[in-house]
Amino acid sequence: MSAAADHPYWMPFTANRDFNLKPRVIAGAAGHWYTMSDGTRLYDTFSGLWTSGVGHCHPKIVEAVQQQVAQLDYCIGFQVTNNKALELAERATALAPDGFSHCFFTNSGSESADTALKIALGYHRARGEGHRTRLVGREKGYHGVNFGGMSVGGIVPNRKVFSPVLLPGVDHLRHTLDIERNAFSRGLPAHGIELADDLERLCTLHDGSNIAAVIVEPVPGSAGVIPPPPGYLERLRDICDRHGILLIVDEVITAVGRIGEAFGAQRFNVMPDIITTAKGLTNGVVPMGAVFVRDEIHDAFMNGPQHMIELFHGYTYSGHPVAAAAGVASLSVYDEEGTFEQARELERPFEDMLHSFADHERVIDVRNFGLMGAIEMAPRDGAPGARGAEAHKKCFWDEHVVVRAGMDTLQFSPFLNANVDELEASFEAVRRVLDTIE
Ligand code: PXG
Repeated sequence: MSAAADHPYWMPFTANRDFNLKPRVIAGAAGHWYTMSDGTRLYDTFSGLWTSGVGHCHPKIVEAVQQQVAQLDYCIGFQVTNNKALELAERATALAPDGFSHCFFTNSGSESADTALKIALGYHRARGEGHRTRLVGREKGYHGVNFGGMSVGGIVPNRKVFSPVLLPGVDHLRHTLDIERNAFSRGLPAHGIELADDLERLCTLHDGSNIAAVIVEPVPGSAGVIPPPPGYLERLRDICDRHGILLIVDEVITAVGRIGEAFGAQRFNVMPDIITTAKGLTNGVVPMGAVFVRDEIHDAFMNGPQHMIELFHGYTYSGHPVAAAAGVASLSVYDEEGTFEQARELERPFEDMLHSFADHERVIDVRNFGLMGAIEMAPRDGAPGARGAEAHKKCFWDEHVVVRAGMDTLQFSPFLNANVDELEASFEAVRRVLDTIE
C-alpha cells in the first residue's frame, strides 16, 4: 500500500483521510506480535481490540477452526442447529454464574446489546408487565453502534448525528468518572457510590414500574476505563430489586478473563439478570457474541402453543459452527492454560507499570482494574484528541507498539498471558513517545 493512496475500504472508527496519508496495515500475527508485509514486528498492547486474550493465532484455536470449516462450514440456525453451537452453549453456561442456564448467540457486542434489550422487554410483556418499556443507560456507556445500544449508550460523538432517531423512553445515569476526586486511584476509586442513586431518582420521576431494564458495563472500557466505586454495582442491584427492574451487565470486554474471572459478575459478586458478551468468547478469532439470561427470564418466554416461536429474534449466523468451534477451543485453552489465573497474576505488575506514568507532566489521570488500563493526557490547547492521535502514530511507526488512543486517553488491554518483560518494554516505548510529543 503506497503512501497517500486512496483505497476502496471505508474504515470503521477511523480518520480515513489521515490514515490514507500513511496507511497502517497489518498482514500477519503470532502470539503477542503483529507483522506488517515488510516483516516489521509490532507488539500489541491492546490484544486485538480487547479480543485476543491468549494471543493471536493460538495453534489450538487455529486447528479447531480449520477442522470445523472443512467439516461443517455453515448450517441453518433456525429450527435446525449444529453440534458445535450446542457444545459451546453447554461450555459457556457452565462458566456463567449459577442460575444462568441459557445463552442466545449473536455475532458481535452490538448485537448482544440489542438482543439483551429485546429480551428484557419481551420478558416483562410475557409476565403481563408490558408497561415496563423504559430503558436506562449511563453517560459514557458503550453498548455498540446499533440503534438500541446507541440509544442507551452515552458516547456523545456516536450519538450526535443520530440524535433525533434514537429510541424514545431512554434515560441515562451520570457516569462515574471523577478525576477531581479520584485521580490516580489504583483499582476501584473511593468516591462516587452516591451516583448510583440516580436510578432511584429516575424511579421517582417515571415510577419504577415503567422501567424495564438498566444496562451498564461493570467497568466501562471504550470511554477510557472507568472502574466503579466500591459498592456502586451493589447499589444499582439493590435499587433494581426494589423496583422490579432488570439489571443488564454488558461484559463484552470484561467477560472471559479480562478482569480475572469468567465474568465480572463473579469478580464483583453482583448478580445481574442478563449478561452480554462477545470479543473474548472466541478469542476474537471468529466474530461471535452470546447473551446469558437468568433461568426465570428464559422460562418466562417458554409459554404459549408449543409449535410457536417464543422469541422473534435471531441472526443468520447465530450459533455459526465455525465461530462456535473457535469458542469451544478458546474456552478449552483458557481452562488448560489457567488463563484467568494468569490474568490475576499480571494485575499487580500491570498496575505498577501504568501508575509509573502518574508523575509524567502530560498525564492527568491513570486508571486500572483487572487487565484494563488507561493513561489520560491533558488535551493540547484548542486541539482535544490531537495528542492522543499523535502518540498512537508515534508508538506505531517509531516504537513498533500498537496502542489504542481514545481522544487523549491511551488505553491498554494486555494479553491475559502477556510476558511481563515484553509488556514492560512496551510501556518504556510509550514513555519515550510521551516524552517527545508536544
Ligand atoms: N459493548 C461493549 C461494552 C463494548 O466494549 C460493544 C458492546 C460492541 O461490540 P462490537 O462487537 O459490536 O463492536 C463493545 C465494543 C475501544 C473500543 O476503543 C471498544 C469497543 C469497540 C470499539 C472501540 O475501547 N468495544
